Amino acid sequence: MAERSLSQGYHYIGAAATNLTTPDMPTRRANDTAAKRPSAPLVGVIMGSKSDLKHMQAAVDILTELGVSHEVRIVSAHRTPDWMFEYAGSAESRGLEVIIAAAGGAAHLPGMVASKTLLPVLGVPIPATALNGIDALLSIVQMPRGVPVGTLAVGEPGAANAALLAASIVSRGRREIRERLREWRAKRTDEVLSQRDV
Ligand code: RP5
Repeated sequence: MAERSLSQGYHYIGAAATNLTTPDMPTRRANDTAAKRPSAPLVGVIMGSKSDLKHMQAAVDILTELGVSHEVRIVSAHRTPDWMFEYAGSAESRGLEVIIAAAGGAAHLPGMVASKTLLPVLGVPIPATALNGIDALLSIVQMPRGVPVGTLAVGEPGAANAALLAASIVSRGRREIRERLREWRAKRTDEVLSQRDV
């Protein structure tokens, strides 16, 4: 079966777990003006398998909470390599500013994506194998010099932090996102301070 083409995809914001793109969604041209629209996704969240979503939902939730437009797609390095290169190669021209890439087994997805774009790529190791994500962590963090991947913690904490980092990156020059991020951090501080007398 042919791999899904980007031209068959469709981007959206505030993606929920059930809103992953499918090949049946409306056709759009890769270079159309969608990237210029305010709702065009700034952050691409990709993962090697739908089975990764239970960990990556934390990233999707935080991007949604912070009002950062994003898209969520399944992109497998070893099962859909042509789709992976198409996605990474067109990401910048479509208006994406950051890619969050998560993978568990044979976790070369973030590094391969980084090799095809100058956008910052944030890698999230997924605890999907017998080695519980340590293998993915080492694979993602040990990029050879020259093609960096910003590597986060294994699993859900890493997914959440990848979203916060992505929000921080795109908030330069977007005051409303920066303020929401500031408020988000302040709430975490308040939570701890309110519990300090135990
Ligand atoms: C990797 O292999 C994915 O990122 C996932 O973590 C792991 C297992 O994938 P499935 O067999 O669940 O599709 O490609």
